[in-house]
Amino acid sequence: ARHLSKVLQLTLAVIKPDAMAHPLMMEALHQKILDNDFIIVRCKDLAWERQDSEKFYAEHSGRFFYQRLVEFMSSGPMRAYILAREDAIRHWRGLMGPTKVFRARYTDPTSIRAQFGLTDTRNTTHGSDSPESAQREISFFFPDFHQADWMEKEEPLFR
Ligand code: RTP
Ligand code: MG
Repeated sequence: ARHLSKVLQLTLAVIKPDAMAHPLMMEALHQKILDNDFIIVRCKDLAWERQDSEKFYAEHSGRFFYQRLVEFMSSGPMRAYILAREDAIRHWRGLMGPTKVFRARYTDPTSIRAQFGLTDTRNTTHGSDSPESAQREISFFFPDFHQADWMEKEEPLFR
């Protein structure tokens, strides 16, 4: 049973191509989402062109890992979720654990990245890091989704 007495927050969660290649990981990640009382608002599979990848990660364009990041993120299919929950952004990032997989294995061994991550780039999942980026990223992945309309229509059901 869900106990959603507080206001819902939306976040974008993405299963990256490294994890998408492994059906058992996908199953485990889906189950983790459900076990953590997220509502799955939207879910779809998609694949990026290199230009999509470059645009999404434009803020990292000067970084040493940018080329391999955009290459990797356009290397195969992904699964994107819009998730709703109280404190969804922080909660999903908590489940993912630290960006760097070796660090995750030391500091947060039960986290998603510790369990399933391969390298600092192929680290299984993405999660929005603020309400502003959640809004931007949700529109990037789901251009037909209108957050204000959804909130107005659905959110009162969970109060
Ligand atoms: P994210 O944006 O994916 O939720 O992860 P984050 O905030 O924890 O990490 P960020 O610094 O924003 O990096 C974005 C993504 O770039 C890849 N990365 N590779 N040293 C590396 O090779 C390296 N560092 C970062 C990761 O895929 C990371 O999620
Ligand atoms: Mg980030």
